[in-house]
Amino acid sequence: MSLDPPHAVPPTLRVLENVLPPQTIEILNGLNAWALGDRPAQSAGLAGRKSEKTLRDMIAEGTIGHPRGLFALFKGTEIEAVWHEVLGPDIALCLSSTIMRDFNPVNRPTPARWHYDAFLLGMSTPMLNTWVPLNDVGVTAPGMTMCRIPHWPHDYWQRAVEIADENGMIPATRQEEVKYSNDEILALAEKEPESPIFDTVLNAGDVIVFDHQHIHGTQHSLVNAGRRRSLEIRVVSLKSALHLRDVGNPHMFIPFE
Ligand SMILES: O=C(O)CCC(=O)C(=O)O
Ligand SMILES: [Fe+2]
Repeated sequence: MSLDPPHAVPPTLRVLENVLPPQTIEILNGLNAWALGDRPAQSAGLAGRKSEKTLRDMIAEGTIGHPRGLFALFKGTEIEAVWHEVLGPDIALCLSSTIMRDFNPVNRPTPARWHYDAFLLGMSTPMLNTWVPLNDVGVTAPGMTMCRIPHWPHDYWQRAVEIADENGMIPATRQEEVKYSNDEILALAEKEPESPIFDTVLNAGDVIVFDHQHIHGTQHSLVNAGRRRSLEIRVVSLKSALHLRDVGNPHMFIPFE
């Protein structure tokens, strides 16, 4: 597909400090632990085992009854204000790509390779990810490494646009082509006059809100990285959610109200 103009919504990348109170972080940590359980210690064959669960699966398994309780934690916050500012008054949360993660070194988790989140809901679907660390990250536990510049590296974005089908989706068989190694991205960043990438150093209670156009990956730079629990929440406009449903996209959405 081609995208011209590239996008109707201005790119978004915000670091919001101290926007969730300790009580909220405690509730989310409890939900994370409940959803993911305590993983067994490192042993042969556990490398890269999944330590993540979608909100859809949490509901299916009965860990959470209805996302209303989760929504309530974000109601009236600066986070909700940014969601509406960017996506409009009617928004929906993606149940199938809102995810709890437990990045626990004893389980030798696989760091997320570099990617644009556009690979999830489409290259041209305006989408905000809200990345919520549930403990302090960036120094002793891995945060993320983010790119400040949307569509950087430009030819990688362009290539992903070319791979996408008529609905902007990256075909299942080609997902590997839109995930990039840390070494190659670092090498490209070093060629720029000013590095476009940065490690997120955040305290629990801070979040980053960024859209589908910013490349990022799990922070690689830490030696002896500690455990990190996190939540990522993906939000689109209600209009986009209905459009995706109409074109047969399997992702599940629920209006945020
Ligand atoms: O938690 C991570 O390390 C990666 C998560 C990610 O890629 C995202 O939230 O979009
Ligand atoms: Fe991502």
